Amino acid sequence: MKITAAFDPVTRIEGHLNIEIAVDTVNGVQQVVEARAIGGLFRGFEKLLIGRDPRDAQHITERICGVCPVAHGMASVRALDAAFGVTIPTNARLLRNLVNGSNFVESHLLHFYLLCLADYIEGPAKSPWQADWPIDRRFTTAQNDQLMQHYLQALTLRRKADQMTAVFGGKIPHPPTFVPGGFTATPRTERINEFKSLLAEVTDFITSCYLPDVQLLIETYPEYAALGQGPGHLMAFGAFDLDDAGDSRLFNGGVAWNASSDIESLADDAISEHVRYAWFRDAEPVHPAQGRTEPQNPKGQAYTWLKAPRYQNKPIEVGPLARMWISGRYQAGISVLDRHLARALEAETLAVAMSEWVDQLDPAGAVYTEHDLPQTAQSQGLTEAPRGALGHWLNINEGKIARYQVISPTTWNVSGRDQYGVPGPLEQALLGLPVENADQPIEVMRVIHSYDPCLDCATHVTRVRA
Ligand code: NFE
Repeated sequence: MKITAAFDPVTRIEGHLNIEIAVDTVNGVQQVVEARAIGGLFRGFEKLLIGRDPRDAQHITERICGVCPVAHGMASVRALDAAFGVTIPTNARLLRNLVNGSNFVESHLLHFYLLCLADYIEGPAKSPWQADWPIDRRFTTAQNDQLMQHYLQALTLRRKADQMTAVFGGKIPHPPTFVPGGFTATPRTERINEFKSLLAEVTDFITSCYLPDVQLLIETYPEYAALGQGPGHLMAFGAFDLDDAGDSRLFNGGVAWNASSDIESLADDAISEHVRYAWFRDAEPVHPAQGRTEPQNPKGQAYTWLKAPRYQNKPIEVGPLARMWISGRYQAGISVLDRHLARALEAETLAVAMSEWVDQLDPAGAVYTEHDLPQTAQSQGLTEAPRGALGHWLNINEGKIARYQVISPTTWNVSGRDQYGVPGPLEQALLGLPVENADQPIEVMRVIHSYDPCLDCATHVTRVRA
């Protein structure tokens, strides 16, 4: 591929992602004709879990990322609960939901205001606003000033959302309170009151600033409702249990093909990981429960440290839009703007749900169920992280972790080509994207940011690139 532009690294995301594009004129329109998403770091977490006590898993896997540690803790304890055959008390279910929900809201505020908005508004002539491409800025001075004010307010509201996480979670990042069998903190009345007061402030910001600001973006940049679609398939594992048996969830699991409103139920055995174009030892696509993490760099045509997860061997988008779609809450379209709106609406949905969950806590109730540890077990923890479907797969042998595999949402969205050479979702979303100025392709940044990638979750450690 003859590279026209390389974003190395992409700025205002978590972790390190490189994007290479080729731009050409097709039918009179200058556009992206090739795209490669490159995760430049190797994540070795799976390897360092082997041989450890299974009860270490949630504390270690939370360290995969400082942005979504709660979701990794949740995926891990769900896998451990299943392996240990334990049902957690109602209080523990609610506390886990509240800590996870707060982290989602914090992450969505972080994404819209601090990571994405700078693609559209004019900031002061200092970091992080410069060096920037000051092109295609359409807001009036008054609108721009107000969005800047909200940007600054979002710094405070993000902190308050983090405080919500810490009220029950103990600290953020990496709350230590998630354990198999339940939760280690109790819902004391003063904690409940503190959580409610913070939630009221955060909810007010979501309804009075975040949602109207996304609407303003939609009105001002309307063509982005038709840009950045990607493969058009959506998947969610589902999350936020509404009952102790796990039969009902705030966000359902499922699959929507070709932006259809018909939702298929999720068949988790249809997941496979492809490594032909990734720096891992070649193997046929396998289910993550059989997956291996054996780095090989350099390797033939490989260009990324992200494996390519596929569902029924097809690339599929995960994230807030997929969750809202599959739960029937938002099915307007798949595009840059739909991702932003679905994410903001999801923040509101979660704020309302958290106000109900916090009222269901019983300050005198149990938070933990005693259980025994098995010598052998195989299980999975499927849930949702702020950026989409998150899965942990676990094997225990002789009381120790024998195998552990993680597929994080960014690995789904930002994966490279699969066994069949089919590009990943973000790569597809970039293909055909009109680019006004190939030296300052701001359109590409807008599409990348709409997915809210986190390469910390998807890759790790250091790398040698061929
Ligand atoms: Ni590092 Fe994460 C989320 C997970 S994204 S932020 O959300 O898992 O791959």
